[in-house]
Parts: sequence; C-alpha cells; structure tokens
Amino acid sequence: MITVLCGGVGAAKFLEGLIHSNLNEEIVAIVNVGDDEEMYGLHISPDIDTIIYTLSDLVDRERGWGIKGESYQALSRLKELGAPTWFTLGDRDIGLHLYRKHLLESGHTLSDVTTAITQAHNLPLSLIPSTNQKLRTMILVEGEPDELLSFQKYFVERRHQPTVKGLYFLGSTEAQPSPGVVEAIESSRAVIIAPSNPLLSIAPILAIEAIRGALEKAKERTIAISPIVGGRAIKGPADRILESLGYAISPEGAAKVLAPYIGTMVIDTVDAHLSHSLESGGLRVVTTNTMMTSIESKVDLAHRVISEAKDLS
Ligand code: FO1
Repeated sequence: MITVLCGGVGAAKFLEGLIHSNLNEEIVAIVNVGDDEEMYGLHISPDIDTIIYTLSDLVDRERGWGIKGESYQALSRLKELGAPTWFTLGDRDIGLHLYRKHLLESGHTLSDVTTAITQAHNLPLSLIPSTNQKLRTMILVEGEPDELLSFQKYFVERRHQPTVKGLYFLGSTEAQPSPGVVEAIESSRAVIIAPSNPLLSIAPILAIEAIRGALEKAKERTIAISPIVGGRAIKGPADRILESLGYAISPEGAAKVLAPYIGTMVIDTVDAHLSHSLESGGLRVVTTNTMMTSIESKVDLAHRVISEAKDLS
C-alpha cells in the first residue's frame, strides 16, 4: 500500500502519474479539507473534487479545477437574484454538490460520500478526507484592521492578494482522523507528501493530532515532493505565503515545514545545488524532473518516487 497526503492540483497530477504507473498496489489518498466551504447550502470540497475531476479526465486543465466545457446557467440565475457569485460553480459541478448534500443530509459522512463519488467515476484508488469533522483553514490577512478570512474568501474572492500574517486550523483540536487514515499511514510501505502547498494544503492535515502521531512514526518511510521549484511555487500563492510567514521560498522552506515528518525530499533538478544543505539537515535528497507537464513526466516522477520508496521498505 502507498499513502499520499494531498492538496488539490499538484496532488491530482501526481496521482495521475501514480495510477498510470500500473503499480499493482493499493493507493490511498488522504485529502485536505481545510479549503472546504458552505455555499448556498452546498458543501464544497475543492481538493477532493479537483482530484476526482482530474483522475476522471473531466477537469478543466487550464484552470486546474471544475469541469471542462461547463455551463453556468445556475450561477447566472443566482446573479439575477442578487446572490453572491464570486465562487464559480458550474451546472454539472452543482449536480455533484446536490448529490453530496443529499447523502450528507441522509446521515452519511464526508468519507462515505467521497467513496461513493470515487466509485461512481471508477477510480482505482481510495480517497479519504483527512477528517469527517469540520476543520477549516482561516487566514489572518493584513489590513486596516487585519481580517480573519475563510480559505476560499482569501483565495478566490480576494484572489490571494492580501499579505498573510497567520494561519489557523479551526476545529483541528477536536477533529479525529477519518476511518482508515491512521491505519493507511501505519501499514503503507511508503507515505508520499504530494507537491502541494505545505502551509495551506498539508499543514491542515498535520493539524490533526492523531495523524501527526502516525506520521512521526512513519518518518523514515515518508517522502515529500517539493512544490517549490527554482524559487517559485508551481501554482498558487505558496511562495508568497512561505515568505510572509518567515520561510525561505525554496525546497528548504518547504522542508522546514515538513521536517518532523519526512526522511526524504524530492527536489527538481534546477534546485540540485540545494541538495547539500538539505542533506546536512538530515534529509535524504532525490533530484529529478518534478515538472508534471505531460502524462509521461507524471509517470516518470511517480516511478522515481516509488523506486526510492522501494529502498526504504
Ligand atoms: N478557484 C478560483 O480561483 N475561482 C473560483 O471561482 C473557483 C471555484 C471553484 C469551484 C469548485 C471547486 O471545487 C473549486 C473551485 N476553485 C475556484 C478552486 C479552489 O477553490 C482552489 O483552487 C483550491 O481550494 C486551492 O487548492
């Protein structure tokens, strides 16, 4: 079994490579829910949906989220009614959200719903939300006065422009891991931290105490792929957030966030000059092409990471 800790777009691409590697091994993806939001009474789980839409080839690849070729009739009707429409939900996406709402209201957990949707798309892996309880990433942003925003208000409504002063994971103290999460970490021959934003996507998973505990014990089997390449985030605001919270915009900054939980770090060849300082911090370093621009490069990266994992088991 291989367990992958996941945010959205970067994780979805890595999972595509892993699935197309024909590993013949069970893949469990533990997915961030800190980005989740309630909108018009619907439960939005952007990272789970981004992974499902990507792996089923429904995703709008240009944006990295939502369904390609969507229509927006429901959204334009909401606009006519004067409802807030800063969060773009397409008509087909709303169909999925109605189904999620129906199942949640019938007493199913987010895990149950995620399994049902994963199976409906015939995807060859288990997707598990990190927790079934409410855990929300809240972002303290600079202003006059400073404001505490939900993740989506910061990311989508404010277009991740405000300067981030702090991150809080509301509900993380009470949150329990979803069934199967700790067991997957304990019994996997390797745990992979996908190239996702360490502070916005991985830290909300690490905020759950029992997951942290399991990962600390799996440290030697855990491999992180840096989402920072050549001093920039591959996608999104990870670079600016690392900097404003006092971390280096480099694999070293990402490694600092993840240090208690990883034995190996995979960095891009353009960052090869950083190997030595990462190694002197006690990490094994693997240098390879991490830019997942084609299915071949995704499969190559997955192969490389898995072959490193073989050496650890
Ligand atoms: N991202 C945007 O930048 N603008 C949107 O309007 C937007 C809508 C949206 C709807 C459903 C969904 O599953 C994701 C959506 N995203 C949107 C992406 C998402 O909010 C972020 O990319 C992730 O939360 C960051 O990991």
